[in-house]
Amino acid sequence: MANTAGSPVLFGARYSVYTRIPRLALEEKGVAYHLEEVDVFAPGGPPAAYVERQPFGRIPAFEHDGLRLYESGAISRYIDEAFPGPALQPSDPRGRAHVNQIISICDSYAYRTLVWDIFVERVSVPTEGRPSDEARIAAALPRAETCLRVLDAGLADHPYLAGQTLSLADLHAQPMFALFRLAPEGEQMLSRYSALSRWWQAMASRPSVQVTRSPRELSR
Ligand SMILES: N[C@@H](CCC(=O)N[C@@H](CS)C(=O)NCC(=O)O)C(=O)O
Repeated sequence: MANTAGSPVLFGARYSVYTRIPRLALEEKGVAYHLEEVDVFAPGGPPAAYVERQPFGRIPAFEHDGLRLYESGAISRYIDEAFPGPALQPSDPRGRAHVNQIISICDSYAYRTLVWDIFVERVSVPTEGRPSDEARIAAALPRAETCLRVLDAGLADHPYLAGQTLSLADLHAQPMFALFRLAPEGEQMLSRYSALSRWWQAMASRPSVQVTRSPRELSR
C-alpha cells in the first residue's frame, strides 16, 4: 500500500504462513501497513535486533503507535479491534469461542501436519536436492484427514469456518491450506471434502488472499 506513514509495521516474510495471517487481517480491514522483511531461516539465525523484538525468533512481529506485539493470534485480534473496517470476530461469546477453537486447531494440529509434514516434505525438500521422507508423509496423512474432516463438518450449515461471515478463523486457516494443496496429497485430500473445497475456492477469490499469495504459489 502506498502511504504507510504512522501505519503499523509487520515484521515477517512473504513466504511465511504465520506472517500471512495478520497480513490478511490488515488487508480485510483496509489498513495501510509496511511489511519489513525478516528472514528467520537465514544462515546464522534471525538477526539479533529481531530477537529483541521476538525472543523466540519466530515471525511475525508487529509494531503500532509504540505497541510491540508478537504471536499472530494476538496481532490479528489487535488489528481487528483497534482499526475500523468489517469486524472479524463475532460479538457473542459462543461465536468467538468457535473462532478461537478453530484458531487453536490450526496452531495445535494443522500447521505442523499440513505445512511441515506434508507440504515441506513433499514440495520443498526435493527442491533442496534431498528425497522426501515418505514415512513422515505417510504418518501425517491420517492426522491431516482429521483436520480436514473436522473443518469440513463445521461448514455444514454456514459458508465460513466459524459462521455466516468471514472471521479470524478463516484468515488463520487459509495460509496453511494454501501450502498444503500444493502437495499432490493435499490437493487430492482437499478435493474429497466438498464443503471445505467450496470454502477454499471462495477464499481464493478474495482480494486479500490474492495480494498476499506466497512466492511458492506465484511460481506455480
Ligand atoms: N506461534 C507463532 C508461530 C510463528 C511461526 O512458527 N512462524 C514460523 C514461520 S511461518 C517461523 O518463524 N519459523 C521459524 C522457526 O521455526 O525457526 C505465531 O502465531 O506467531
